[in-house]
Amino acid sequence: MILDKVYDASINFSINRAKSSSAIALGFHSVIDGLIRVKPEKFSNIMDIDIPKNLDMLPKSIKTKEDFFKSLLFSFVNGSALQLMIDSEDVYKWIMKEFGTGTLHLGGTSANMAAALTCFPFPKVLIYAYPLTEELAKLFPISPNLFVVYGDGLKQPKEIYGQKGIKAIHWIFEFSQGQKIKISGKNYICPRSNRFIASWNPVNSRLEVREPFKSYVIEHASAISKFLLSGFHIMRDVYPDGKTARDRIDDLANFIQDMKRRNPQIQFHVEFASIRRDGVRKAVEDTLFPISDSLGANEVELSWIARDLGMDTNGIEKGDVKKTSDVLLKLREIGLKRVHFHTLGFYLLAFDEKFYDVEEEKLALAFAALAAAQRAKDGKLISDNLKDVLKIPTSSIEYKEWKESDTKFVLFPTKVVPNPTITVGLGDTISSLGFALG
Ligand code: 8BR
Repeated sequence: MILDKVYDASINFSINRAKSSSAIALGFHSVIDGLIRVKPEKFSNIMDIDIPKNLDMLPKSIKTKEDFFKSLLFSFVNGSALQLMIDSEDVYKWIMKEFGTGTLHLGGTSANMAAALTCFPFPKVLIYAYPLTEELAKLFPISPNLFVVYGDGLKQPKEIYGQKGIKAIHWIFEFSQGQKIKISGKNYICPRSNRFIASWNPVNSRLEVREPFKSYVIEHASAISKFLLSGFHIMRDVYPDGKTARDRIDDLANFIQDMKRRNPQIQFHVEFASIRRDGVRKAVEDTLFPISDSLGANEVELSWIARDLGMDTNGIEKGDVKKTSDVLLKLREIGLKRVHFHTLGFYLLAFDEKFYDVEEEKLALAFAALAAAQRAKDGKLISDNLKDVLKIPTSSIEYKEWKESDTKFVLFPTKVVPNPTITVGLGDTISSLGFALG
């Protein structure tokens, strides 16, 4: 089958492509994740919490202890993943006192994407990490091609010593199917293993391009070919100083324009992620879409974008190709040169052939799908294991390519691992490799 050949060829293509690539930069969301396995006994003395009946009754962010319990218990009794920002320093301090940090892991979309890219021979992957404390630096993988800006030059994260402390943390409360919690005299059983994420990240939630990273990338703009942007989902609609998400994103847009003036060839990719706050989402769509080159989104994210654009959202979350391609076409009209939609079983790529070559895009998509499948199967990316997933069959979707006005579409079936070890963060792997290699 022709697609098997594309998958086979994608490994050599991608390794060579990575080797010959210029520096790739990623910002603005690297963070410490604190993993806590929920012990139901810890909650059994909580009285009088009304567990919200549906998503609309949940708080938009965590401002009180009650908000925290309501959201955690909602996630527990429904077995559904949920992420909320903590907006109160008092609540942050209280969680730290009650639960501690948990087991520390590297987190954040930018850091996850950088960790994926550094498994392959890209010469230089430059990651924004702020505040760059020793604790955060030590969580990055030890890899010769991973760099942070430190002082006025580049260093590998393992070489960072100095400022200590945990200034931002995303607590991941994990619970398992069958766990029991008794609240206000009533027993609840967790129907599905899942997680509730409570994030304290006041610094990064402002999405600032801080020094010394800013000066470094501006000075070296001509040596950077690609820049991946993410972290919007942790922004606030309005900040305590009265500034809005739109103000912050305008500042980011100025930075992007400055980089583009210095290097007109540089490409910016926006990784959408689940931006729950309306003001943030609309600011990203209005301001960043027209000046960025590429966008990555899954089915839920694209459905939100469609709603914001006033389009029909029906069927998008279920993988309706026609509805999805209509939204992608609209995004192309807004100015994006490349839109990579991913869902379970296929990718839909819409792009401008003046800037991207269809054969190269297919190889990049195949490699991204192999990497995602290998990670889903083994739990972590191991480049030597990519060959092993070649034999996993692709989904039943049929490969297709077509053109509508000046947009080329590729409908690309992907490998689906039957019993994945992990699924979290796979979208980051898919989007980052697809963009960096395409
Ligand atoms: P998000 O992280 O954006 O939700 O994307 C997850 C992606 O992981 C899906 O779009 C799908 O392509 C991929 N994926 C999932 Br979920 N389960 C998978 C599996 N079992 N095998 C391969 N890829 C998978």
